[in-house]
Amino acid sequence: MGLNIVQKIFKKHLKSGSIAPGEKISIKIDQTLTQDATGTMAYLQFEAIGIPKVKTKLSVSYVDHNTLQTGFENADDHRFLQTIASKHGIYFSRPGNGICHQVHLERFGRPGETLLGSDSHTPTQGGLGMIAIGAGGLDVALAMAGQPFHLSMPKVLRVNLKNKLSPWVSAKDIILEILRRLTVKGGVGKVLEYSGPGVATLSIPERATITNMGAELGATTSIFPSDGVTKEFLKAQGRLNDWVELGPDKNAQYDEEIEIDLKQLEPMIAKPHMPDNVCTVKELAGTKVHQVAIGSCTNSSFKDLMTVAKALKGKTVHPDVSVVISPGSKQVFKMIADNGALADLIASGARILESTCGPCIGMGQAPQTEAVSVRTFNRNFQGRSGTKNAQVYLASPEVAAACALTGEITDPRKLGAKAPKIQEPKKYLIDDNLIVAPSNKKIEVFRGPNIKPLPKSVAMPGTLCGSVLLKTGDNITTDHIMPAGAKILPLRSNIPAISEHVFASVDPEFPKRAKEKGGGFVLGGANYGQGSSREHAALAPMYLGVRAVITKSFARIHLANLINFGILPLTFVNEKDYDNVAQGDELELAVAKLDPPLVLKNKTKGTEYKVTHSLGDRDMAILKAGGALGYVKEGKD
Ligand code: MIC
Ligand code: SF4
Repeated sequence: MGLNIVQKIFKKHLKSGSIAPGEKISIKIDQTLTQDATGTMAYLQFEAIGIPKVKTKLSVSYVDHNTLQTGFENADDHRFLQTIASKHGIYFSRPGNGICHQVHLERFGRPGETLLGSDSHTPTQGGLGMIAIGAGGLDVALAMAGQPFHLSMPKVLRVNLKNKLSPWVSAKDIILEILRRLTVKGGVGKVLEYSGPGVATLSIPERATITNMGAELGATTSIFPSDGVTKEFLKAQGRLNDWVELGPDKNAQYDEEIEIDLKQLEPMIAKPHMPDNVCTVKELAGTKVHQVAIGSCTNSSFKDLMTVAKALKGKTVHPDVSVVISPGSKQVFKMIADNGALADLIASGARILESTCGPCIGMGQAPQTEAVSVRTFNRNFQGRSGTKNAQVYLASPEVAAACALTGEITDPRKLGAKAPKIQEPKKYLIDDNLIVAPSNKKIEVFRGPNIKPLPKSVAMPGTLCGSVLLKTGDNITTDHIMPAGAKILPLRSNIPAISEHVFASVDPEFPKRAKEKGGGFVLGGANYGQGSSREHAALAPMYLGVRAVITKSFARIHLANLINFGILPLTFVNEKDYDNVAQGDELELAVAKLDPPLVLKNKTKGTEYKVTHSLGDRDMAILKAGGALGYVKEGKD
């Protein structure tokens, strides 16, 4: 039987198990990436493992999230990251060099290889034909130490692209359409493999927009073939030697298949507050807009910014709209500066920010009260922008430019029949002067006062007792569990301090209650923990004494993070039992043996429920040890 691309790469990297869907497997990791908001913990954990130099082919540490320096914390963390990278054989991308995923695409991603990154949008590199997976910092630390990455072999969903996009319709509309069809839960346990004649019509940055936002489907990752377009892109980046051709075998099999006719697509938009709440832009035409934000790892490539610059050239943005632009990388920034497009953007009244995540993670540019903010980003969870009652919409750069000019949600086709046509550069500007290579000298690691030691986890007792500290609904994101934003992000290296903000937007009393009660249980609905890879959403609850989370279902990365930090992730055998448990109920769970199903006693109601899990033997051993660090220190992998 022929293999698809996903199976080919997994097979080549397989360390244990077989590539049958659902099998527990482990794979060799070639490359890792971290960013600063997850990186400090990842490197503290790497240090605790005690390996002197990384064992990967390539590891890169980026600074792109925590760049608003309103106190010493972020600057100190940057210094920590630079020195610890240098010491352990890791490349360091300095603040200002760009967003990790954009820079990695330009300078490091390689078709056919595996990448593990401590950021949920690591799948961006699938645009280059890599198996690129987002994970918690501890899993990335283990990969840097040469350990294989453990996961369940995903199913492969073939996305067959037919024809080509019409003018003013772009890659963002493809992924928004897929989100509309599949929803934020639709990709769980799957990899999306793109194929069909439409593939060749998409450039690498366009493919990367699609694989980037595949994260919002809950998918393990997404991937495109490595073809002639990939070759031209790598050549233009001075990396022709990194190219290998990669496609599915002729008779390749897939577990599922969908088809998208690119010609039929029109400009799409995701409404507040979920990326799958998608409709056509036309349907919302005329809605007043107060902010337009262009950038993020989804849409900040040279093509994206040139498209916006061409649309705004010689015009002025609407007087009621604040337009902010963050170029994805120094490469993009410098290229639009050199060719005059930046001057056109400035002249139109756009506010230019540095090359970082910025407003995407609430690092500044919080919109006005009840604002409508149209963003080219990938997530519009409530409150993520920094303004809880803001209405955030997600759309393409073309739609964003149209809204910036008219002050209302506008179909870009209204700007004229001729859409800006941006050619992929034959040669990108290559200057890696902000990438610091590791040192051979003896390096002293700098640790500012914001860096607190890793909290200690404790081995699991035979019985877990405690009350339900919080009951939540469906689709709780890690932004709900452990919010980000300019005020909280600087505390990422300080678990005692950041734990004071757990569930801040859901129930600000949570940390106090958890501490008073000496810990307990959290109850969740379906798709609990969707969104980011931040392990702080497990680490900080663990610090507050949460020992088990019981839900209808979990998102992949958060589930792995809970296990890594010794929190037992359980689901109800009978989903209806979720309705029978209330916040405040006293629960008891015997966990001396973890074989499912387990019996959950509700002492308040005098009832019992069956709960279960999908844990493998390794997961159970990790939980017993109180978390992955303890487990690895016992000498196991
Ligand atoms: C995000 O987009 O939510 C983030 C911020 O990039 C996170 C990582 C983090 O919380 O540090 C992610 O996507 O994993
Ligand atoms: Fe940064 Fe936003 Fe991308 Fe996360 S989604 S890596 S915050 S740009």
